[in-house]
Amino acid sequence: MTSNPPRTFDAIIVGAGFAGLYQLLRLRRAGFSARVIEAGDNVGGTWYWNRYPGARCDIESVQYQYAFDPELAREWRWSERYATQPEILRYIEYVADRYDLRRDIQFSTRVTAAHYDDTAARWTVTTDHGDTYTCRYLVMATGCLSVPKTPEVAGIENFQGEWYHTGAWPHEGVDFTGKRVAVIGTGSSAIQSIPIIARQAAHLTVFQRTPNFSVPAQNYPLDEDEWRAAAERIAELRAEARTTSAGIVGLPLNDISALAVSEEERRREYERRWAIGGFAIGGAFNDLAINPDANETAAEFVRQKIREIVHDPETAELLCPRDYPFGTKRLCVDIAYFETFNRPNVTLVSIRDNPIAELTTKGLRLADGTEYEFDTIVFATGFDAMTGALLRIDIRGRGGLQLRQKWEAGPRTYLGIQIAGFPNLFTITGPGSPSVLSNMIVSIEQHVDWITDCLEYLRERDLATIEPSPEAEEAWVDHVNQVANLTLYPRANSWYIGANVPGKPRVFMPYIGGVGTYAQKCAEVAANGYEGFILQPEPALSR
Ligand code: N01
Repeated sequence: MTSNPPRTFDAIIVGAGFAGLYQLLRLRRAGFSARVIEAGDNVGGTWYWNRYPGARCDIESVQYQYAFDPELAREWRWSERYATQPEILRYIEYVADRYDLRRDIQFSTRVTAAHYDDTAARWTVTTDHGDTYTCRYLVMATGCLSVPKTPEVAGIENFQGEWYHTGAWPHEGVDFTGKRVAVIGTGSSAIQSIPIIARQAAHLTVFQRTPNFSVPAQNYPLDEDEWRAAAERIAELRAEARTTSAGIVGLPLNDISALAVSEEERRREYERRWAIGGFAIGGAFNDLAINPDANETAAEFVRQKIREIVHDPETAELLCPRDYPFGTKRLCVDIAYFETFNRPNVTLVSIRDNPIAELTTKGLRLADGTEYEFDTIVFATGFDAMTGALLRIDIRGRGGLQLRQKWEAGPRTYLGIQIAGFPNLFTITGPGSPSVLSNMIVSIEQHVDWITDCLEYLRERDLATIEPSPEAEEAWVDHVNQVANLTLYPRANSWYIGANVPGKPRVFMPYIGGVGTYAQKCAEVAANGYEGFILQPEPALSR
């Protein structure tokens, strides 16, 4: 590897997904020099990597798009209620070209280290090509679900067939025709891909450790009138989304307890929302996330639906989630997932009490010795979520403090945007912000706008650095935990809490207080001169 002289920018942005692209545009327009460093060979982030069959968004397409430019919304015609991955990727590529963003993106380059120099008040960023960059501001647009988690099974190197991870899918696609296929995992990625793989494969065996709650998308082609109505009102819709709890409009909360109505009325409301599809069911009653008894009514409604859809009673029972409250693991949104288990070429195997012991040359073996043979194995085993992408980079702040060390017991941030001891480092949709509990585009735009305004504020006042005070960070971490503990969410072994990665600290990572409350707090902090942050002038030595 050759080492080239450092290149200097006002800002380095890591990642060219939705967050990185919008951050680049905002900084460029504000007159800052910026460079994006991206591991992939094109834009798209999560939508670049997750090309597995059936991948699509579970937020409606007209809401899962940028809103910063009403013209853009008028130009891009979404074709379905829920957009597919290829369509979203085409949209991101269109945005990159439309705003001429590619000229400031360094593709096929991975950031390996970022070290802060106290004396110069600058970051030095190193890449896997051996290049170094220096910058004043470092913006991590690295995504929350961007580090695929290879499963902890022995013998993966022995398997002589093909294997894939849904989160790093081959660009040329995979043909399952006539193949004996295994899917390991039953989270959102599996639930989307299983119905499609089942239609192609000779036989599909699904290995399920934990069943998931899933609701139908009720997807449909978006007609001209519906699309245009949303496109014309994009600014208004986004303004409204920013005041909601999940950053999504049109999911009205029925502000009454599930236990305050008759069983018949409750069923009617769940049925109504099931027919609407997607996350509508989550707002059926106001206490589903906090009251176990209320929650159980929603859980049982979904279980009943599973029993109605799946013909074989034993398979239906295996698919029924029981040991965590409804909605406390990311609710899955599907297109004919449960129906797929009625196909004669699909088998469900529960590995809950009989885990996969190892991969063999021809397939896999369970703990009880049962062997299976496959041509192809699909790992839909998820991600090292929220912190994975940040911690695999050797990030060092003031005095050489390692982020890995600082976050040993779990992530600590102020507002999910900054970390004490790491000046001028920003995390878009970082842990401690609503992030993965929200419409990511709404949260991304809110963070990028906040960060850009903040950098303009610093520049106008000749200030060189911003970082949270340890006290403000401590108070925010406490608040994030307190709010999470008011809900049923911490009861589930979810990736929200790091439970899917062995050894990862068990900390509820996103902020559950809602997008509206959170955005208001961020705005107040800024309006009060960046309350809770330490703002400092240029260090004397570097002047
Ligand atoms: O990953 P997951 P995902 N042996 O972690 C199982 C977003 N997303 O890629 O629950 C056997 O949810 C694991 O079992 P368990 C969305 O936010 C969005 O599906 O740990 N099984 C689980 O069943 C989503 O939540 C969309 O017991 C193992 C599965 O693998 C997030 O990405 C689409 C195992 C992993 O499920 C992650 O979803 C797709 C092992 N060793 C994804 N290790 C949209 O619709 C893990 N599992 C926008």
